[in-house]
Amino acid sequence: MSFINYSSREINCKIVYYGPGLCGKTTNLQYIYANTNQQAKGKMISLATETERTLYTVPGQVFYDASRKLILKGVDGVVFVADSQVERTEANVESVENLRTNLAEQGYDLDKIPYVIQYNKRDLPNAAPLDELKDLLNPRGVPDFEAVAPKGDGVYDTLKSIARLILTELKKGT
Ligand SMILES: Nc1nc2c(ncn2[C@@H]2O[C@H](COP(=O)(O)OP(=O)(O)OP(=O)(O)O)[C@@H](O)[C@H]2O)c(=O)[nH]1
Ligand SMILES: [Mg+2]
Repeated sequence: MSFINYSSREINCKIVYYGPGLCGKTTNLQYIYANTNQQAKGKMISLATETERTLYTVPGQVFYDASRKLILKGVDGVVFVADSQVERTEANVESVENLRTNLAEQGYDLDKIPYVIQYNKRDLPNAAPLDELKDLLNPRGVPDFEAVAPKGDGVYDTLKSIARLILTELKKGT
């Protein structure tokens, strides 16, 4: 649902950061927002639940599945944020499966839309080895990045990568 505004020379598109609860989605967005030029940004709007967890991105609770489906409407590209901690292995896998299912319900194929993966929390001692995460979460070999979101490591690399894929898709004129 991207659109081009020729007079303001802007391309608007919808990128969804998806991933298990507490993987660092909001932290990515906060870093990007805090480090983007004042003239180049609007307002950051956040819908949080009573417990401070972000509404759209919340974890395994069935309750929030409806919100997760809604947020995927009109999506141009997806960043899957994985939580590198060994303890979150199952949560990562479930979340990708949930992403695939919810995308399919909106008529999208995870294997066809712009898609990148970020392995976040690389700073933690219980982070799984990178190749294990790749084997598990990235069998197709889409662009992927290690990150420490609060420090900003890998955050812009991830964003630039998904933006590039979306622009390539736009140029095809689909
Ligand atoms: N050590 C470490 N902590 C991180 C990293 N990224 C995020 N965190 C912390 O993990 C917690 C959850 O981060 P959020 O950004 O709120 O996670 P979220 O994915 O938005 O969570 P929900 O919206 O509840 O699904 C916060 O305390 C962050 O500071 C990281 O790379 N390293
Ligand atoms: Mg959040």
